[in-house]
Amino acid sequence: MKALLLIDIQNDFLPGGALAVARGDEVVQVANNLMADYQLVVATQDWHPADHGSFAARHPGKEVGDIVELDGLEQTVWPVHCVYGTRGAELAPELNRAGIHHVIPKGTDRNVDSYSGFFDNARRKATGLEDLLRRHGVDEVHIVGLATEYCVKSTALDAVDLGYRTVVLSDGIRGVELHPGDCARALEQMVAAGVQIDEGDRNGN
Ligand code: VGL
Ligand code: ZN
Repeated sequence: MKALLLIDIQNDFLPGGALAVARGDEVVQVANNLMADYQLVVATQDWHPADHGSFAARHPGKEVGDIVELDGLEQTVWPVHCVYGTRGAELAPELNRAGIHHVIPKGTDRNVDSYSGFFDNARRKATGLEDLLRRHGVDEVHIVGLATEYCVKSTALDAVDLGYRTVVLSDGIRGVELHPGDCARALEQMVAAGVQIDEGDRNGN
């Protein structure tokens, strides 16, 4: 049984948002078109407290894209984004909410980020996604969403690691590209780990 994972398709990652991903809005239609093909559709939601440790504002003198140490882990710092309860944290309004069965919040602990939909970056706590997939007998996950080289990549690598057949639908992902080549390298890393990349063009269908 296969599940569709929609990674962080939230206002702050769309054009105009606090951590806008170029053409991030284009994944919404791809996601909507896919939903009907899956018995289980799960969305992750980046869901930070207002003083989250991944925010540059928490680290005087640091700018977006700089790397700091957060509770012993290297952390790239970001603009304030996806603060729970704000509009920026909401799922994209055009995303078909009725087609989503579960929403999994992540990044709720101020001292550790959570790029993966499965675990925080320190792998101390699980989000509940794995339990949910096991309960539904899922053995294959298909992934779309934002952003390619952060949350999509981390989720896909963990999925492979947990034993799921893992497919990233590449027309349904977009990246930040903080440094040129980041997205291409992320795709290579996923492939090397055993993630399958499906390049089928689902736009506008
Ligand atoms: C993400 C940076 C910070 C993502 C979340 O969804 O890829 N990236 N928080
Ligand atoms: Zn975040």
